Amino acid sequence: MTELEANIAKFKDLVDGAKTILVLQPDSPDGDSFGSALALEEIFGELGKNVVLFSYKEPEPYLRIHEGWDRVAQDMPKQFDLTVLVDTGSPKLIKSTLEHHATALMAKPMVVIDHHASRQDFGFTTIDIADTSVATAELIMQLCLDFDWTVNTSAAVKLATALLSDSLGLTTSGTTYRSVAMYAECIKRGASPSELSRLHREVSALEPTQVHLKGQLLSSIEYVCDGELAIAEITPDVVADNKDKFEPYNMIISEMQWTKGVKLAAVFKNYGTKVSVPLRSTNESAAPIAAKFDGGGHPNASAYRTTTTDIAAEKAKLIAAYEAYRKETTVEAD
Ligand SMILES: [Mn+2]
Repeated sequence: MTELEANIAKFKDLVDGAKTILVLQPDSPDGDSFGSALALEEIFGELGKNVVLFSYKEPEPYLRIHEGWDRVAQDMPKQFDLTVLVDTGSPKLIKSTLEHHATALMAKPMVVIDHHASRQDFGFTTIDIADTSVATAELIMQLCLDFDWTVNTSAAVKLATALLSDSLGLTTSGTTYRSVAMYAECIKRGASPSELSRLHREVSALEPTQVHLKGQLLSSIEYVCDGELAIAEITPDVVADNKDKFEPYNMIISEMQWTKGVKLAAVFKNYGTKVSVPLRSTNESAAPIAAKFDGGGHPNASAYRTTTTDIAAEKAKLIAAYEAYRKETTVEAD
């Protein structure tokens, strides 16, 4: 039995023995973590368990498409028997949760269901169920099939949405036969592809003012490194104006990534006090470049935080890192 198989067996035993299960996700939920967590609420509910959903931050508006989004609480329950943490590859992603609730969490077993290639140790004992699924939702559906757990229509819609979110509609490089097969399992249980697409269009529709902002941001893109690296900045005023409403970089980063000649797209999201840099690539440079700055993620979609708020200097560092990466990979290709 492999370690993964042993952990899967342990997970089943722990769920069987638990009365109340805490479903935890990263401090800032995303489409995959959120859909996976809400689906697990249904799946564990079908098994007769009490389920409590927690995220440190409130879900962003685009996530509030699912029935049950308002059950994801920011209060840690007093009593639970097991924690299931979804879609979390690094303790940094649950930093605030751990700062406030580490003692309660460490007193009970924690199972982590995840799919991040760049997994980091949590610094405490966890039972890890991790593979290279395109989304955590894919792995959850596979586990439900293995255990013969009921996935009702509502859970199927939530898993399908999560799967489509991380795989960008089943199009990313991590999408496999199994990703599509698990999506089909969701459709089999009543999720409708056209309805999922309509829902996605509806929640991602922009306000007229956002379309104007998108135009301004697109005009500000700089192209460097022979046009291979596209860089944009979201200035502190734009970040502040849209705080808790939406992510301006989401409107432009895919356009940047898929501009002719561009291989890496970087957006400096400048809060004024800190700067985060989401990266997208078409040559799998996003992960190694993010890693150079202590960040992480997926081969073509990663992120890091800068160490200073000097945007010009941080841009120069990124350009140097990309130039170095280009040299390294050219040497390897020779
Ligand atoms: Mn994910």
